[in-house]
Amino acid sequence: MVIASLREKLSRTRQVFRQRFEDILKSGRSREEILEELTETLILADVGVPTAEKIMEAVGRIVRKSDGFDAVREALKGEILAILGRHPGRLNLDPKTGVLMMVGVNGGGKTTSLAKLARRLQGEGRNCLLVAGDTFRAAAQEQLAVWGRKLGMPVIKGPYGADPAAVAFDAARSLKTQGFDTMLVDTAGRIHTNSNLMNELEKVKRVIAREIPGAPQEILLVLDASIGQNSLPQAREFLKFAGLTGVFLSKLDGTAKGGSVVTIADELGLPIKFVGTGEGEDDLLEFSASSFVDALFA
Ligand SMILES: Nc1nc2c(ncn2[C@@H]2O[C@H](COP(=O)(O)OP(=O)(O)O)[C@@H](O)[C@H]2O)c(=O)[nH]1
Ligand SMILES: [Mg+2]
Repeated sequence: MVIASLREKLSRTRQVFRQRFEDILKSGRSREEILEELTETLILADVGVPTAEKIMEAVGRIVRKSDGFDAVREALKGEILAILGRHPGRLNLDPKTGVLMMVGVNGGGKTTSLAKLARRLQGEGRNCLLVAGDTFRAAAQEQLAVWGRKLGMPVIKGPYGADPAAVAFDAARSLKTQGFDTMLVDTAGRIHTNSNLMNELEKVKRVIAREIPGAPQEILLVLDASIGQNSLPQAREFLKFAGLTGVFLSKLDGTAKGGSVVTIADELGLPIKFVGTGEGEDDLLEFSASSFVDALFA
């Protein structure tokens, strides 16, 4: 991940975070007050309360009364890194039959993020097939078709309202027989509490696994960073859908809620693999915990 770019994308979060951080440490307050105010600062940057308290308790254990600015900053960086670094991300796709599935609520950024990943995999020399598994909105299939034309990739679609598992089945067959090595499966994202949706996603997954043992190797939950930790309740619903391998955090550009990254990693126990930083196909960064922490404190 290019640090300069992440720095830029996190600039609004950093404004909240960094300025207060320095003011607090330079204010000559007592150690307890400093720890308390730093906890508040984390919360303002949308780190959840339990995660913020956990971090500052650990910092409090590390930092002694006499320690200065740098020691507190380093302890804080270390604790945030420990949470994020516990789940290092990276795509793990079979070289010949790579299958990736995107799940998440409507409007979160699934289709756009899928296009970004397809673009990146294409750049790595993969021959990608896009699969329009959101058959419930005519516009959703068309949106993926537009991406397919733009990126020069075929799109497998079904008729409007078709069973997404049938579309996935066709796609898995094409993957094996038509010289592709990777398929990216878009899915519908109606309300996350709808158990039909979860069943439908399970069925898509099962059908793929029957055709391609071990697939999908990656199932990414797309979460919208602009709603920050408010995305957690929906995310927990999707945890019931077995086999999630990581988070794609979309819309990190322009949000002041970058701290939610820490809470999401902490509470879901899933690696954040990528972040989306805009609406274009190249607005994608591989997530790196150390770059994130560096950008936050830059
Ligand atoms: N600014 C910004 N907008 C994004 C990003 N990812 C997606 N979007 C926009 O969010 C909206 C919903 O995205 P879409 O991919 O259709 O979501 P889906 O319903 O989950 O498939 C679209 O207008 C996208 O252009 C991102 O990283 N940054
Ligand atoms: Mg979509």
